[in-house]
Amino acid sequence: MDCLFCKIISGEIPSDKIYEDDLVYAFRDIDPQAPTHFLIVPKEHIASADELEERHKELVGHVFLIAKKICAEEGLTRGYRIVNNCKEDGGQSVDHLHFHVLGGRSLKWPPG
Ligand code: IU
Repeated sequence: MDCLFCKIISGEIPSDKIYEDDLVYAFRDIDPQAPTHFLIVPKEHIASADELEERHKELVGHVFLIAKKICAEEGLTRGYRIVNNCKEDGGQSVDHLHFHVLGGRSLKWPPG
C-alpha cells in the first residue's frame, strides 16, 4: 500500500520517533505548530476516524493514554491538545488515522 505513514511505521521513511509499541507509533511532526508537536499513529492502516469500528475501541483509548504518558515525559504540565482531523472538511491531508498532540504554548480556540 502506498501510504506515507505506513512507510514511516515500517522505517522505510525516516522519522523522529519518540514512542512505539505493538499498537501505535509516535513521531515528531515534520512541520511543528507548537513547541511540542507529535503524531500518534495506529500501526494498523485505518484511513480516518470515519473508518473506526467497534473493534478499535481499545486502540483509541490506548492512543489517549500514550498521549498522556508522552506529554508527562515532555514536561507539558500546563496542558496540551489532542486533535484528529477527519477527511476533507476536517483538514486531513494524510489518509492514515493519526492524532496530533500539541503543547508548550497557550493554544487558541476555535481553530480556523
Ligand atoms: P493532517 O491532520 O492529515 O493534516 O496532518 C498531517 C500531518 O503530518 C501534518 O502536520 C504534517 O506536517 C505531518 N507530516 C509529517 O510529520 N511528516 C511527513 O512526512 C508528512 C506530513 I508528508
